[in-house]
Amino acid sequence: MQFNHPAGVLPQLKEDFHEVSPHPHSHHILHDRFGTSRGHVAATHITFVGSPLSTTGNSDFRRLRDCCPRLQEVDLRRSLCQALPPNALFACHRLQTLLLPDSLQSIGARACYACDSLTTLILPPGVTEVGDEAFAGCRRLRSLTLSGRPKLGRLTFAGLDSLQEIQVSAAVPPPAHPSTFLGLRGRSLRLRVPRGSEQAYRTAPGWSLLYEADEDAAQPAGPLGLLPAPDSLVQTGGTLLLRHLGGIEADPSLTNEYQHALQLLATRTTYRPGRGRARLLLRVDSTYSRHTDEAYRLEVTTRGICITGGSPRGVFWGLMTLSQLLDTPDPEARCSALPTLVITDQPRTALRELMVDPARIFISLDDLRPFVVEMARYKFNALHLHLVDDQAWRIEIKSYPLLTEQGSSRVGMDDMPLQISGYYTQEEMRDFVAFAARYHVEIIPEIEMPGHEVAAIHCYPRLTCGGQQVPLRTTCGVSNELLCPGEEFVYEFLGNVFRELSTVFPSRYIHLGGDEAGNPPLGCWTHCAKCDSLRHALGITTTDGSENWRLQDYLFRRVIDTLRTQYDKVPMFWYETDFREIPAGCITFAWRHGLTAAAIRAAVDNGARIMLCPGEHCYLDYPAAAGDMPEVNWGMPVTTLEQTYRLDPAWGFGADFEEAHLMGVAGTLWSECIPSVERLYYMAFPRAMALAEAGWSAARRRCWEDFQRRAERQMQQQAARRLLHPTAR
Ligand code: TNX
Repeated sequence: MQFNHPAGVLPQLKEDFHEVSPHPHSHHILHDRFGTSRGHVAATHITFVGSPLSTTGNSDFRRLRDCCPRLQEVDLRRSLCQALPPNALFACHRLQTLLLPDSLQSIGARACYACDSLTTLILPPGVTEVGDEAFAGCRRLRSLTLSGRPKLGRLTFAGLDSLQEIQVSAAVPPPAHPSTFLGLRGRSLRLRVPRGSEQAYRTAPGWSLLYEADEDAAQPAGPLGLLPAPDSLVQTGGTLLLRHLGGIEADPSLTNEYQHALQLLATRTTYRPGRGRARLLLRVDSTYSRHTDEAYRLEVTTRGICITGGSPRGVFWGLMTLSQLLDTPDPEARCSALPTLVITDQPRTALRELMVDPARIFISLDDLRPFVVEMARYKFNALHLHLVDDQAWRIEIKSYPLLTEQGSSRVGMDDMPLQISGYYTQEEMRDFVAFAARYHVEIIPEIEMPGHEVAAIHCYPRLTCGGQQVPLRTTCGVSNELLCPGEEFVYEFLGNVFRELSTVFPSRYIHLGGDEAGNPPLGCWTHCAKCDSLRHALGITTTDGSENWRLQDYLFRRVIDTLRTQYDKVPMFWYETDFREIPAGCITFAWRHGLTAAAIRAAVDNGARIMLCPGEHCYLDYPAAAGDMPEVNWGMPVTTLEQTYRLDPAWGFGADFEEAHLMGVAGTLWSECIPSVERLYYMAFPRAMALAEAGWSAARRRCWEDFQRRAERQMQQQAARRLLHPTAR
C-alpha cells in the first residue's frame, strides 16, 4: 500500500494526527494491510497492490470507511480484490474516485451508498452482480460505465441526481430490478448501448424507466400494508377515485393538519382542487375516546374521506395512516384511487420515543428534521435528545458559554479519527422544537447527572470533587469523574441550566440521566472533604458503600424539587438497581439487559411510571445481525429485527400494570459507532418500525410474519423517499 499526500495538505493533517494518536484506551489498533502506521488517518489517496482486501470484522474496507476521514481516492486496480462487501464504503462523503480492478466479481448491497462526491464510475467486465442500493444516493455521479452484464439490484443506481451518461457494453440488457434507476425517469441523459440493441433496452425491466416521460403515471394503490397495524380495519368493497376529490374542509383548530393534508393530496395523488365534488374532511371530537386524545377514525367512502380525531394529534395520526394508504408500488407514481374502508385506531402506549445521541457524534438539526418526519410516519410521538455526555456538551447555555465554546469540539471517537464539532443554539433548537411539533413529535431533552458529565467538568472543573480539569473523553465507556454533590456550585449550575432550558423545550418531561454513576466512579465521593461535610450534615454514617448512594439520592431530590416547583417538569431517569427508590411521579427507563422485571417492580412499588427500552430489544445502536455494522464496537450483543418486534411492552405483567404504570417504549441510538446520518437511518430502520408497532398496536393485532411483509414494503418506500426527496417534506 502506498500513501500519497498531495503537497500542501500534510502539515495541517499532521496536527490532527497528533491529536488522534495518543488514545490510551482505544481498543482498536490498526494493523494488517494497513500496517501499524497511522498514516492512513491523514491519507487522501490510497493505492492497494496485491492480495485481496479483507472484508470481515475490522477489515480493510471498514478502516477505509470509518478511519480515513480525508479519503478522496481509492485505487484498487492493482489489487486482487474480488468483492466489495456490503456497506464497504457506505456514506464516504469525500470519496471522489474509486478505481476498481479487473478481478472484481461482485459489489455488495450499499457498498457505495451516498458516496456523494464520486463523479465517474467504471464497473469492470467481470462484475456479475451489483447489490441493492450499492450506488444509491451518489448524487454527483455524472458518468456510469458498465463494461460487463452484471445483475443489478433494487435501487442500485437510484437517486443519481447528476447522472448525464450511462454507457453499457452488453447487447442484451443486464438484468435489472424495476427500481434500479429510480429517480432517473424523464431525465435527459445519454444512454449509450451497442448498436441494434436499443429496442431491447427500451423494454427491459429497470432500463425501460430511462425511456419514460416524467408524467403523472396514475396507479391504483397497492395492497394495504399499514404499519403500525391499526386497531381495526374494515374494507367496504368500493373505490374512491381521487380525481373526484375537489377540496379539503377542516375544523378551525386544524390549520396545521390542513396544511399536511393539502401537501399529501397535492404531491401524492391525482387530486385537482376545485374539480370534483368529494371532500377530505378533518374533524376534532374531544369526546371521541375516553382513553387517549391520540385516537382517530378514518373513513373512505365513494363520496370522500373523513378523519375524526380526539385532538389535532389524533387527526394527524389519521393523516399518517392515509399517507401510507396512498403509497404506490412505483414511488414516483401518484395514487389515483383508494379502496373504501373504515379504520378505527388508537395507541397502546402513551409515549413512543426514539433517543438520539448527538453528544458522542454530532448530528445537525438539518439532518434530524427528515428523521423526525420518518418517526412521525410510524406514529412515534417523542424524540429524546441526549444533549450532554463525557464527550461533548451540545446545547447553548448563555450563563455558561464555555460549555459550547470548549466542550463541543474534539477529534476522535474510539479508533475513528473524526473531527467532531457542533452545538445547537437556543434559537435553532426552538425552531427545531416548533418544526417537530408540527409533526406531533415532542422533543425531550436529557442533561446527564451525576455521571456522564465530563464535558461540563472539562469546562467548569469546580463541578467535580478534585476541582481538576479533565480532558473531553474520546472513547466509549464510563468515566470515573462525577459531579460533586457537596459543592453548592453544582446546584447553582444545574439550576441555571434548567432555567434556560425551560425556555427552549416546552415538553413536560426532562431526562436527568442517572446511569452508570455507581461503583467504581462513585468512589470519588469517598475521599472528598465537601462530600464528607455533606454526609455529616445529612447524618449519614454508614461506610458500606450505601453512603454514596444516599448522596446521589440527595442530589437528585434537590434537582427534582427545583424542576417540579419552578418549572412544572416531570423528571425521567435511567433505572439503576442500587438507586433503590424512584421518586414518586417520576418516570424510570428500564434499559439494562436482564433487569426489566426488577425495574418494573421498583416502578410499581414507588408509584412511578416506566418506559421500556431493554437492551435485549430496544438498543438500536447494536448490530442487527452478526458481522453487520458497526463491525467494530465495544462488544455489543446482536439485536435482531425479530427481537425488537417481540418486545412485549407489558413484559408479561398484565393489564393492571399496563394501565397504571406503563408509560411507553423507547429505542436508543447511542452514537459511539454512528458516524453519519446515513448510519443513523441504517441502525434505526427497520427496527424502529418494529418498536413503533410494539408501542402502538394492540397485542392481538401483532404478527411477526405479517410484520415482515409490511416492514419490507415500508423499507422500500422509505428508501425511495429518502433518495428522491432528501429534505423534509
Ligand atoms: C450504556 S444506556 C449507556 C450509554 C452508552 C450505551 C451504549 C445508558 C443509560 N448508558 O452511555 O452510550 O450503553 O450502548
